[in-house]
Amino acid sequence: MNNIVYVALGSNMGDREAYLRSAVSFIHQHPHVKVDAVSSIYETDPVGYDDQDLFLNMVISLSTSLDPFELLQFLLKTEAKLDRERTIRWGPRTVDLDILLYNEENIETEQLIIPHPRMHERLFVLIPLKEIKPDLTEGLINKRTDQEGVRIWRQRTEVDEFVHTES
Ligand code: PH2
Ligand code: MG
Ligand code: MG
Repeated sequence: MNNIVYVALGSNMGDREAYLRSAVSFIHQHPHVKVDAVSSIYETDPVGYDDQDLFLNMVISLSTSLDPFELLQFLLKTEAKLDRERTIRWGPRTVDLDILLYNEENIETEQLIIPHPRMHERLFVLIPLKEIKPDLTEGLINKRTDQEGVRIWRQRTEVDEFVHTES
C-alpha cells in the first residue's frame, strides 16, 4: 500500500453529502486501499456546464497497492454502484471520483491522464486539495484572488468520521 494518491469527489444530485460519505466508505473498504485524510466539504458553483445544481466537492488522500489503472476501474465501479449514469459530459452526477495525482507519475493514455488535466484551473479541486497537501498548491491558489464559487459546507474532520467500522 505504498502508492500515495489524491482523489477528487463531487456530487450534485440527490443527497449529495450522503453520496460523498458512501463513496469514501466504499473506497476505504477495499482491502488494498486505505483512506489517509479527508478535506472539508465545500459547496461549489458548477463549472463548465452552468445549467445544473450546486456541487459538493472534497478531496481525499489514499495509500494503495493498486496500480493507476486498477484504481481507475475500482473508482468507476464505485461510481456505478452509487447510481452514477453517464449522460452529458460535465453534467449532473450523483458522484464523480477523479484521480488527481498518483505518486509523482505522469500518465497519458486515452483512458487516464495523471495529473488530472484540469485540476490546476479548478478552485473546487485546489482549495480542498490544499488542506491535505499544503505544499503542492500554495502558489497556484495564491495567484488567484477569487475564491468565489467555493464555500465551506462541512469543516474537515478525522477520517474515522467517514469510515466508521462496525464492531
Ligand atoms: N465537475 C465537473 C464539471 N463541473 N463543477 C463543480 N463545481 N464541481 C465539480 O465537481 C464539477 C463541476 C466534471 O467532472
Ligand atoms: Mg470530474
Ligand atoms: Mg470523472
